[in-house]
Amino acid sequence: MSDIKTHYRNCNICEAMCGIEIKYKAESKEIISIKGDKNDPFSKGHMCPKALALQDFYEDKDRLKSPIKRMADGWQEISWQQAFAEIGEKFSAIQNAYGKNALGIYLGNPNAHNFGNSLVLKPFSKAMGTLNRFSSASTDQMPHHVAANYMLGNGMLIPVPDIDRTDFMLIIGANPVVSNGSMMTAPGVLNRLTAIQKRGGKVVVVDPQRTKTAKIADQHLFIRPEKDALLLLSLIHCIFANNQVHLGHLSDSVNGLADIEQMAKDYPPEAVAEHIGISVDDIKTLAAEMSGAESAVCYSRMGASTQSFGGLCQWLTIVLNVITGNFDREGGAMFPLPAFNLLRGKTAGHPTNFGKYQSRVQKMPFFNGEFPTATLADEILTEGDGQIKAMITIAGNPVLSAPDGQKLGQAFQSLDFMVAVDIYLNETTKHADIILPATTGLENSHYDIFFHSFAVRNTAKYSAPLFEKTEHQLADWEILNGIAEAVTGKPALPYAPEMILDMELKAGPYGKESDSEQALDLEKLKANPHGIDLGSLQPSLPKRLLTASGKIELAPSLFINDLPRLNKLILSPAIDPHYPFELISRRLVKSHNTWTQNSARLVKGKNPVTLEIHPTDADKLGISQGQLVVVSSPVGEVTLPASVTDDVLVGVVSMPQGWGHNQAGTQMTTAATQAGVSINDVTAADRVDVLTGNAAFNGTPVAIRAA
Ligand SMILES: Nc1nc2c(c(=O)[nH]1)N[C@H]1C(S)=C(S)[C@@H](COP(=O)(O)OP(=O)(O)OC[C@H]3O[C@@H](n4cnc5c(=O)[nH]c(N)nc54)[C@H](O)[C@@H]3O)O[C@H]1N2
Ligand SMILES: Nc1nc2c(c(=O)[nH]1)N[C@H]1C(S)=C(S)[C@@H](COP(=O)(O)OP(=O)(O)OC[C@H]3O[C@@H](n4cnc5c(=O)[nH]c(N)nc54)[C@H](O)[C@@H]3O)O[C@H]1N2
Ligand code: SF4
Ligand SMILES: [Mo]
Repeated sequence: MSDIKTHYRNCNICEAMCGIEIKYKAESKEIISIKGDKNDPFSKGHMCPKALALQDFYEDKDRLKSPIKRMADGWQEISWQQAFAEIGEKFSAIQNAYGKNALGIYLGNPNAHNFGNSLVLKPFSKAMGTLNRFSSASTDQMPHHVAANYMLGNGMLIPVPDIDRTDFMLIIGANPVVSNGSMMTAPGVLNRLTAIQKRGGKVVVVDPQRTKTAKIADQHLFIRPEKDALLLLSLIHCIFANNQVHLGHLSDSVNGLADIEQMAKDYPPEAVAEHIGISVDDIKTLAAEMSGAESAVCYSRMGASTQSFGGLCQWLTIVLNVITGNFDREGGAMFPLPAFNLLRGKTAGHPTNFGKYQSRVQKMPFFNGEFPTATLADEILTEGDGQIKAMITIAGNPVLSAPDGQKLGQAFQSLDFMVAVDIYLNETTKHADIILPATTGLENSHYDIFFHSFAVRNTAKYSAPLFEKTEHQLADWEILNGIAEAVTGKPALPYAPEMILDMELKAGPYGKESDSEQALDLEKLKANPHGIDLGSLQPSLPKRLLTASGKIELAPSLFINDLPRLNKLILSPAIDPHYPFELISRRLVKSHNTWTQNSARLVKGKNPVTLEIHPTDADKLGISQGQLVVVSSPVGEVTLPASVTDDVLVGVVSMPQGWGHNQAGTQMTTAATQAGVSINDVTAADRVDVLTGNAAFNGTPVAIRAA
């Protein structure tokens, strides 16, 4: 008799929300196999190699299971009770002595993939009473939120490409074949891209690297780093010049069209081609194809966001989609309507909080409840009123993920007190006084609150925990409740996440309390473990716009006023002869940011952290395949093997992000054996998109020499 059982859930590592099927033995808590769930209505059996590692994280001997405290002679296990009491005491004492803002909070990427934390973090941050909040959003997608806020009325009203119905997809600065899509939840994205081609459509990629996505595209245009805003302006110029502007059903719902026309006059292809590295003809053809296609969508992501002009890029991407008649229509840029609708009850016309506060040291804007991470080290290290004296990091590893990570490590080391809520003793958490480990992955229940909001199809799915946590373990949200209670006397989230989910599902657009025949509630999701399909994306504007005017604001002055900064770049590009190369990042199929490298099956094989450099540059510097090279910047240097390839532009070099695990004092034994170095040992914290405060990783000026 076999006791092998089957469990269905969503993988929550990345944004793709793949459904997986897990065979396991209940009694011994042993996992037999992990496969794609063919009956998931959204992912239809797709998954990537990382999902297999969910087993590794579950079984990982290095994973922390109880709170640990730093003592004179090393780390020691302590009880939850003691941990909360000491944290409560320290945080309160520091905030009483130096003010509420003396506590800093950093939230990392896995929070967005964590059901409980998606709900508890807002009230938790509020309970802590500090404005000094930071997150990986500002080393990633903040420009998207700023553009949506100003143009559509809410930072979370973000358009996604209707990839399954489009005839023409222009991908700028994204590599979804490897990343599996971002701000575009589309499990099995490779199939979705090739389906465009099979139905006679076209995919064009604009990227300084010939990525895996570029390789399957119909056309790849190499672009010089950080020049995307110029390309977008020029495409917009061509569409006006050719009289091809049409707004479709939004013709009465757009403000600022004349301002855009006026502004775009300055950017004919002839004026920008040389700077961006794309020919006049190619720009003109691209504009003609985009406006001539039955339906088309421009999708721009990381490459057009983590750069000095991220704000401009995300603004202009929306403009391009609007003026080609591809906004809020099938095959264009559309708005998901999730069952748990984050925008439920939001009313139009709320004044923006953008820049309501400025960071103390670098005067960077506060937005979406946070300051830019690029300025965190300064806020800790610069003495004076309002200095951060204590920190809590929650599911984040900014020592490896933030610009000038080494300096941030030193800053953490200088704090009076630091707490990390994390599953590993790693490059960031090693600076903490107390580490609080949460349950993770298969031990947690899951509902993707955020990524259903960015999905290319409306679906809903709840995952129960596969294995009940042990008596001694706590979920992330319970830990944060424990801290809030110790500091304020009250939990931050007084209800269980499941209760809130059930209530939101019922009150949502497909809920029991609506006239939708879906009649969704938690019970129904539990009865449908493969997930429920809620249909393709539907046009929903102008009804869902949240701007005060009720229209799309095409030309907010915030963006228009940022153009002179861009123009300066054309007139006088600042190239430091000491750092003549432009460094960009790349993602790897088998690693996820900084934290999956302790899975032996994901990291086996040779060191993937190489410097990609063009043969012309390698020749000039006398660098051969595999030779060790030094990459240096004013901030620091790293040494790694060269990979000579014409997959990168001349003058551009590329390194994987998310590595650098051989630091002393960490306890990720598999990861520590990896030779990969951290790209953020050379990126600079003063390189930001000054408009949005987002880190500008792309195009970091570096020098290269043989080691
Ligand atoms: N140069 C360069 N830098 C980059 C990027 C780049 O492309 N180039 N990419 C940027 C992007 S897009 C992002 S999102 C950021 C990511 O930046 P971060 O969010 O700071 O980095 P992560 O690697 O996601 O850190 C995850 C942390 O959460 C912990 N963790 C994992 N699961 C759980 C859990 O269930 N509970 C808890 N409590 N902890 C958990 C891990 O151990 C790890 O410490 O990096 C950014 N940095
Ligand atoms: N396997 C894997 N998947 C992941 C992750 C991972 O670490 N590993 N991380 C997840 C996270 S947190 C995120 S945010 C998403 C990101 O997903 P994507 O947005 O697809 O990001 P990347 O894969 O980094 O691709 C960004 C591309 O921009 C290009 N680029 C760099 N500079 C410029 C520029 O100036 N202009 C243009 N046009 N392009 C430029 C780079 O060459 C790169 O190909 O991926 C997620 N998925
Ligand atoms: S693509 Fe993302 S969600 Fe899908 S299996 Fe891979 S890591 Fe998990
Ligand atoms: Mo990210």
